[in-house]
Amino acid sequence: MSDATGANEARGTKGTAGNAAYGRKPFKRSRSHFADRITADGRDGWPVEAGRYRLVVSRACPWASRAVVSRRLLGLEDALSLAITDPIQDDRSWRFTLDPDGRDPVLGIRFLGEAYDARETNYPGGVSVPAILDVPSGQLVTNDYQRITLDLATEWTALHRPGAPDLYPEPLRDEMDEVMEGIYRDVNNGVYRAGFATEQSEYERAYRDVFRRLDLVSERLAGQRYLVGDTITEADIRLFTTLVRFDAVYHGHFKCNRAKLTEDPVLQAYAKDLYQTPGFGDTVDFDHIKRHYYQVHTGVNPTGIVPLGPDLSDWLTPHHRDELGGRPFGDGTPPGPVPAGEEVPASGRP
Ligand SMILES: N[C@@H](CCC(=O)N[C@@H](CS)C(=O)NCC(=O)O)C(=O)O
Repeated sequence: MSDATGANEARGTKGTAGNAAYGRKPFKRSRSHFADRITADGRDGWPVEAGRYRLVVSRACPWASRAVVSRRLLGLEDALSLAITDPIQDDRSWRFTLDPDGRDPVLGIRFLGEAYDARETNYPGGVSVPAILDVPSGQLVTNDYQRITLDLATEWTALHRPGAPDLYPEPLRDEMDEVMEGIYRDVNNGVYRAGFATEQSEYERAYRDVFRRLDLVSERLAGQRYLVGDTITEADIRLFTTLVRFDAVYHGHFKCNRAKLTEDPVLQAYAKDLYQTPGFGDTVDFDHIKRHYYQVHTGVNPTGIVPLGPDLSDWLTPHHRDELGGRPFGDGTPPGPVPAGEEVPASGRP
């Protein structure tokens, strides 16, 4: 288990940190406190087992959305069930108000925090998604978002669907780790550093990091369909979950407004290609995304008004990225349809 550092990304939100925490210190993402791993050999006491665990996410959250995409691509839907929280947290953080009686139907709890409490009494940190819960005990197992998807790819293999892609191929790991590190620092987390900055200079540094890195990534993707190798990998999932939010929330709400995604032909086509790939776009709920950012971050957007734009219809137009070659699923196949009950409602789709 890693240390809790206290501060979390909820600065300026109705979440666990609250508006009082909207201080003068630079935004710093906390490390996940519960870092037990669910592994094939069960060395942390949590063996991979079909039906035992429940993945709790918000469709608004880019970190949680990584796990939702991985679960779809790997065909883990039957093995690892999914709970979707209300995109709007209250003072007790993530809650199951979208479910009948406001309770998660499998766990019977109203707040994700109840599973944190079941794991550790008086846990001092924030309640965050993604989280994987142990259904029999109702306890949180892990909220380590950086590790969860890598473990789904490498530890849950016995439960993958036939034709599942290798999302973290051994020979590409060094290159992937390097690419993902730069994208994490400057883009995935860079947009948050810009959006939650409380000093002009902090914001400007983050803004420059975001676009410097996006320019590099755009150059890289001009001649190759995917970030590393010629198939979809974890690196693409991690970039996608930020890009798909870019024009909807990061451009306006987080002030990353040098350009919109739609103004970079390479990145726009790359993101559209993934959006239209089964397992990606079918997990994205733009309604949850916009309402979460604009209504929850009251320190950033005190009126809570949610913009009507942007126009989303472009996500479904041709991208022509297939002309670059590439084999999206390598020797495997695309995932099947979204399981009944997990479809994104029309309100969240283009
Ligand atoms: N587990 C990490 C990262 C995951 C994360 O930041 N998730 C966000 C949603 S996008 C969250 O749940 N934040 C807690 C809150 O808003 O109270 C953390 O503790 O900061």
